[in-house]
Amino acid sequence: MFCNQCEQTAKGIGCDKIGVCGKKADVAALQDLTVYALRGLALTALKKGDSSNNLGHFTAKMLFTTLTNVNFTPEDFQKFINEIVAHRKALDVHFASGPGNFEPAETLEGLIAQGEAHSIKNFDTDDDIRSAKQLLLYGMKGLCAYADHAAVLGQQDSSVYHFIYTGLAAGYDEQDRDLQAWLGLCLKCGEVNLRAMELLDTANTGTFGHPVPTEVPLGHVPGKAILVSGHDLQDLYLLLKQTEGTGINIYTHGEMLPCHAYPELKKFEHFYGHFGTAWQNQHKEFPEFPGAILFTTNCIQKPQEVYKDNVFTTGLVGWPGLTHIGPAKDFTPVIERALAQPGFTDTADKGSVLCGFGHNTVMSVADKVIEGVKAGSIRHFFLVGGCDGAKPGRNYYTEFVEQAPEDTVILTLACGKFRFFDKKLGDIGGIPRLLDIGQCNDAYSAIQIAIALAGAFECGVNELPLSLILSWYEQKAVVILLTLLSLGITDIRLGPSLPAFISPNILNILVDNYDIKPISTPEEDLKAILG
Ligand code: FSO
Ligand code: SF4
Repeated sequence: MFCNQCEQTAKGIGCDKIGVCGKKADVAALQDLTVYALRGLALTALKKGDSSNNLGHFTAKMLFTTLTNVNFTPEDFQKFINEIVAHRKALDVHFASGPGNFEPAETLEGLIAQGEAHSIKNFDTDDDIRSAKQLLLYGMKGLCAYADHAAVLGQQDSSVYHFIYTGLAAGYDEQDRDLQAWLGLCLKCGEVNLRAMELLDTANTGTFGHPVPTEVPLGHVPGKAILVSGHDLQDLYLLLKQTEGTGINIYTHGEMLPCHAYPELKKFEHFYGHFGTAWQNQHKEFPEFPGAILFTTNCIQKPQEVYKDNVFTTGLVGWPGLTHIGPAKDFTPVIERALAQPGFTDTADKGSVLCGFGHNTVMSVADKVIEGVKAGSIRHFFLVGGCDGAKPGRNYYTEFVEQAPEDTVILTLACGKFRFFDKKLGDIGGIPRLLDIGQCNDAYSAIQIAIALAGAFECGVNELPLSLILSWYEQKAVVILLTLLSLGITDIRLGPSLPAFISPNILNILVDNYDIKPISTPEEDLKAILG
């Protein structure tokens, strides 16, 4: 196997025996084959001129399954690959060779062997082209995740799907691309992702209302309990509906925290609070949760024996042996499990955190913010956002926030915030110094806020007193970075390490054109930024 798509990749080069994430060689090969089969479907859809949302959404879902920590079940990929090929054949367009002509093996073993022949390691013999092709593929995995979430709530745009086909077909279509052209496709992927995140923002706020500042308890109350992880608001809503009146309280985990701020979700009285921190701590935290646990999307880790029977998956998530809740979204098995578990027997007050600072809320206090900057009470904004992970170097982000001077405001999003989300940083003239914008996809909100501030100050986003301090782990972070670059945003600090799939030449291009830099120490970076 070879996989280098996430930040924790082995030795900073690539996982070649087993994934640090727990992905085994068979699944790695099957995921590579899923991508290859999708290339065939994309070529066919383009040739046929198919612009149906059904096929586009199916393609996005299938690529999303190959994102880090989503699906670890070989049989699921066997099913997916056969479905992809069936969709391709239904289009009735024929290719003489290549992915458009791919015939899947009949057995799992046969598919694994086919997948090994299409390893991402063999993308290209040229280091830089291979690097650009990997950057594009990983960016598209992130893009597909957001496109899927938006589609689940009815927001789709065929131009997004058209780009997904174009990106998948690249390398197998008739175009001859040099490095410049490959990097152009990567930036285009970032640009299209802004549209996908916009669709998702419309989907989430249109369905559940605009987030409002909300205090979320970190402790618990007596009663049966279900913990919901992942990123899917619709799954949470359906579960809240199905658990009404059962006496079960619903808690969020990880990236579900911002859900507490959506009016149509927070109205449920049994939607109680937040449990635990970021995804990589689940082995430590889940044994303490006395109820059922539902994964709606990444990031799932190998369930430990002590809590394995409590874990359920839905949507595209899969782990061998776990009960999966299908598309009918009947959560009865989850509810039954929660009722059979002890639940919390005591009350624990562990304080609270404030969330719900999406673009709507922040814009509503824009006057105050602008006044604060003009009067000098707000010196600088930092967006400290992105993913969390297990590497020790990630303490940088905690220390950065702790050391940021009192006249600065921290905007945050995604699961990296769990390193500092409960810090009491006070406020500046009534504006909290720590503003939680939401999930990783709410980078859309952060971009809207930055654009609005730039408008108010009549300058470009790069001229704002705003610095981006990003942490990355998986491919959604990759595509968000591409979005920021496609908007021309410069001077981003990225950590905890730079992506293994970026070649030295491509890194030089990014440094020369965008002044992107690795994080150093909080002291040095703060000094460099604030002068
Ligand atoms: Fe984190 Fe996982 Fe949301 Fe990622 S939970 S690491 S960037 O999936 O998507 O922030
Ligand atoms: Fe390794 Fe990350 Fe790939 Fe898992 S997703 S196999 S940890 S590079």
